[in-house]
Order: sequence, then C-alpha cells, then structure tokens
Amino acid sequence: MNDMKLGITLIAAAVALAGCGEQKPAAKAEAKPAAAAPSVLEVKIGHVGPLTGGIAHLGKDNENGARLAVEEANAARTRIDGKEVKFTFLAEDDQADPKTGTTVAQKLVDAKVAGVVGHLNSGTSIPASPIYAQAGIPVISGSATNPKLTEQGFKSQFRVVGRDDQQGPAIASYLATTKKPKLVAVIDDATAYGEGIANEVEKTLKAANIKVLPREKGTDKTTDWKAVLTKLRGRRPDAVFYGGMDATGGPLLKQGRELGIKAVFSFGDGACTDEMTKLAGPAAEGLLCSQAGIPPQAADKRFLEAYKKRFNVDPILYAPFTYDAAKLLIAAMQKANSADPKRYLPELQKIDFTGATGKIAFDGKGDRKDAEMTIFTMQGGKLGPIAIVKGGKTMTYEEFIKGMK
Ligand code: ABU
Repeated sequence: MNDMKLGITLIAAAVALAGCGEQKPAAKAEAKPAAAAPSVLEVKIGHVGPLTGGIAHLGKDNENGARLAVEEANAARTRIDGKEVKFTFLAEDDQADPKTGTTVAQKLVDAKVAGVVGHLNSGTSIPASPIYAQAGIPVISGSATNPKLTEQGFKSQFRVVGRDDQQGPAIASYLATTKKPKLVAVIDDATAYGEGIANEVEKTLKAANIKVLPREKGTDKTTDWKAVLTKLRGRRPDAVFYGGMDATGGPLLKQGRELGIKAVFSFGDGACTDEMTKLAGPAAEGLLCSQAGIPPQAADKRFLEAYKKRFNVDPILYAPFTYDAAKLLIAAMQKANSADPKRYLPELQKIDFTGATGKIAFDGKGDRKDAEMTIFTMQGGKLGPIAIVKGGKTMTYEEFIKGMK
C-alpha cells in the first residue's frame, strides 16, 4: 500500500469510528498518521525563445523540441529519489530582445525552475546568463552560437550546438573553395549573433586572400535593404554573406536579385531555413548556408516521428537540439538522483549522453565537444545538406550519413 492510500485508509477508519460514537482517550483521538513525504516530486523546467515577432517560428520550433522531451519524461513516469516526477514546462517569450531576455530569466529564477532550455538568440542568452549563474540554475541553449556565451566562466552555462568561431570559418571556407569569389560583401544585423558570425566569416575570407568590402549593417528588424544593396551593386561583389536571421535575410536576398545582383548569397544558421523560400521565392535557389550542428533530417528517426506526431510539422532548425537539451537536464537529475541544481549540475558537466542529435559531452566551458557544422544549398525550394565539417575535416553529407550507420 502506498503512503497516500495508507493515509486515506487511516482517515476513513477514524471517520468510521467517530461515526460509531465510540469514545476514545483524548490522546488517541488526536493522534494523526505521521506526515508522509509527498510521493510526487514537482520539477519546473523553463524554456525561453522569441514567440512573437519576425522569428517566432524559430522560437516555437525550439520550444516544441524542449516541450516534447518534458512530455515524454512525464509519460515515462520518470522517478527521482524514489518519487515519481511531475515536470512542469514553463515557456517564456523573450521577443529576441536582450532586455526582455533578462526580465524573463529573472521570472524563471523567481519561479524556482530547476533548469532552463534557451535562450534561442545569442543576444538574449548572453545577458541572461549571469542571472541564471547567480541563481546556480543550469541553462542549455540549443541554438545560441556566439562564442562569448560560454567564454564568461559561468559553470552553469551550456550549449548543444557549435560556436560561430567554428561555423563562420566552415561556411566561409566552403564559399571560398567552391565558388572562388574574388570580392565579397559582408552585411550583418548588428546583433551579437549577426555581427559575430560576420566577423568570423570576414576573418576567414581575408586569411584566404579574398577581398572583403567595408561592412554594411542593418538591424534585426530591417526588411528594406534597397539602399544597402544599391550601394553594393555598384561594387559588383562575387558573393554576399549576411549575418542575421531568415526574417531579414529573406527580404535581403529577394531585393538583391530584384536589383540585378548576380552574386552568390550565403548565410549562417539564423537564415538557413526553408523560410527563405517563402520570403525570397525563386531568388532563394542556389543560396549557400550553414547550421552549427547536424541537419534536422539526420536526427534520430524516433524523435522525428514523435515530433511530427505531436506537432504535425517537421522541425525547422534546432528543435532536435532543444529536445536533447531538455533530455540532458533530466538525465543529469536522474544521475544525481536529485532535481536540486546544486546536486545535479556536476552530473551535467560530466555527462556522456546519446541524444537525437548524436553523442553529447561538454568541454570545460560548457560547449559541445566535436560539434558538427553542416553546409546546405537551396534546390527546388528545399534546403539540402551538401557537406559536413567535423574536427576540421570536410566530408560530403553522404559520407557522413554512411559513417553514422
Ligand atoms: N545561431 C543562430 C541564431 C541564434 C543566435 O545565436 O543568435
């Protein structure tokens, strides 16, 4: 008999006895069963990403991944410290805005979450990270790629994707070796992510003796790029790289083609989605872009099927990574037999886990060891992976898949 049933039985017996009018000694009448420890452990897991604004579709993609992992853990009746765990998923919208990012981070800390998946953007993750660190709450981003995130020395900060000092060189080298541009225009959206990856791309191109035009800038809200593009058209670049998200990169590409720019357009992960076809139409054909991990279609089949069944869509970009991030938090809690951040953080730091995106272990900074970088091109309105860069080596996507089997 479990504690709850025992309690109910004792109360029922007491009520029955009282109903019989039986007199009991005072001491006995007041005796209550010893307070039993609750048999269910409530554990809150937070998620943060933009759920409103131009990249809400990516925020929802990230949120769905983490939500699925939490729902699966509940369905599996996960146990910690002898108790069944009821995970509660708290999803917050940071609007991709750094200040809102800190506000919702504090809100989650105040709500006593045991761990957080997020934030989506580097620009919100970086200012939120000291808030989680001060509270000792582990936070794993499934998409923020700016190196600074894990260079601040916070032991509770992790990410399950690669960094832009890996991704920038990967896409720039691929562009340099396959398209052989002599002159490249680099544009960014002035965010931590966009500017950071653009700097990495520019550095790599210059190291390969490729000329780079003076940087052009927009913002993460810019959708009218005509002034920038008209200026660039006169310089006749062979290639353009844009550091920014798909919501702004799509219009940039569309308007570039409308203005007659023939250059190869290339992008980082923020604009490496099928949304580019929706936003740029046929102009998206042939674009090059990178993601800081394996492509979504290479994720574990069981995950892909469960995701589709639950949300009726396929993952867009990093949902498999946020799924793994939530799984990692839960796996570390199980290893520590505790959902107390102080107790499970050491397990997370040394975890060795195989998730939907492959084998995951963290280095001393909280970065994923051996993260893959994938290069894509757009064909027939769909992004297709063409190359994988891992440990400094480039292989075709087919070679990579063969190696996974
Ligand atoms: N990694 C691309 C999008 C997220 C970010 O780092 O801002």
